[in-house]
Amino acid sequence: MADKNIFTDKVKITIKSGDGGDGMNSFKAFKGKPACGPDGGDGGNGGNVYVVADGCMNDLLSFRYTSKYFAGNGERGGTNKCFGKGGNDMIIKVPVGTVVRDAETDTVISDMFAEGERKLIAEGGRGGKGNVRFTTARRHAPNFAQKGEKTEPHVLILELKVIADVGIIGFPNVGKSTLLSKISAARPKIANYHFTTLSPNLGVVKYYENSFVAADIPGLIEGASDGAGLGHDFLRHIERTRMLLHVVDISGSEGRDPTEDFKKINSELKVYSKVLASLPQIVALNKCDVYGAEENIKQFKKKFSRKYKIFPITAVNGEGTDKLIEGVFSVLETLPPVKRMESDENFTYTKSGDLGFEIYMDGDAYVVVGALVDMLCRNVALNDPDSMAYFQKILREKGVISKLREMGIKENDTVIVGDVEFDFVN
Ligand SMILES: Nc1nc2c(ncn2[C@@H]2O[C@H](COP(=O)(O)OP(=O)(O)OP(=O)(O)O)[C@@H](O)[C@H]2O)c(=O)[nH]1
Ligand SMILES: [Mg+2]
Repeated sequence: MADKNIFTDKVKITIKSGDGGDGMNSFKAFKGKPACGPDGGDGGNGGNVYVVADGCMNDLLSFRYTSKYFAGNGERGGTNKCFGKGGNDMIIKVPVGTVVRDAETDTVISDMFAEGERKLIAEGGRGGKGNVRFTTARRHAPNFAQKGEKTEPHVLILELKVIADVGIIGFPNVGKSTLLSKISAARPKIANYHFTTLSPNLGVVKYYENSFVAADIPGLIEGASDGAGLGHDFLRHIERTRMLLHVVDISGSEGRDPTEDFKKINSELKVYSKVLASLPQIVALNKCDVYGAEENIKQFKKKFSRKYKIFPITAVNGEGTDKLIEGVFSVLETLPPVKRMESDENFTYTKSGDLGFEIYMDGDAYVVVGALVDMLCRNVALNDPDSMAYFQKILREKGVISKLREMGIKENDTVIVGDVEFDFVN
């Protein structure tokens, strides 16, 4: 038997968006006239990390060889007000149907459901401002620049769950792949031994002007839900199908009792997942061409026809498959479409420097800079007392005041927060 791990449908990868480049602290210098004025440019923003659903990929194999996906860091700002170059984005291509989760919390970040879909997973750090950006009417020569925002790595779990309407299940060698090859353009490997199919095959089945997608998965055996055979790994692929097509070798050609086969697979499903076990299921009794099938069909129908729609077929020559497709379609018509897995739409990785701040000494003044300050300046109207109260509250809450104290600030020392300048009151 081939290595069952060749098909890779669940991997862990580490991602990181780029750090922001530091702002530059520099002064224009002319011959004989050093330090004429600030001219340090902003650092570049770090690159973002995106995940994109690619219709040409079938598995997550490539992720077994590379597990780190880091976007580029932003470059440092230059002299002469030059901006640092932004970091390159990292675009991670995954097969359609890949579910992206955060490894630490298990939160579903995104279900890459549709071809071409693109999701921002981690935003790059903002570049720091160069010293020229801190020039104000009062401060002509700020002698500091802001650091770029740093980002953290995160571990993601990528898990492929194929998107199909119908899951074809059954014991190994019963003719599941043969059936798929007859009813669709898919060309899965077919052979007279167990576990010929090692990874799911998808096929589009046409029915008049309609169509549906069927997934043929590796054969299940007793104990599949506990990891026996290949079954356990593949059951999750049919978790989001709308219905199951259960193929039974009605000829009993391998010496098993077809009714026992049927019961065993269904009890495996029940053990694995209640959702799977409760999906609508119809039955294809295959290999009707083999001598002895007739009697078994009678027995099978006697036992199960009250609960299940049963279709005798001969997959090798396509006999009975039209009626079977009609039967599948009549069930699908009554079912809702395949649903995208619920994900946390608002999930974003917070950057370590998010709403952070730094304090620099500029002469005797304490200058607070950073994302926190940018946010405050956007939200605070200086002549509005309510706003000013909010401003002070945030400075206290975010630890700016205690940091100032740590730095040894004294009563009446000057504090500059963005455009606001005030005297420190203990
Ligand atoms: N006589 C007869 N043989 C069939 C029929 N359908 C499939 N077979 C044979 O059964 C064997 C297994 O067929 P596959 O389609 O590979 O079976 P499978 O269920 O996909 O098998 P796994 O992928 O190993 O689980 C092959 O030798 C087929 O030619 C049929 O209707 N009649
Ligand atoms: Mg097969």
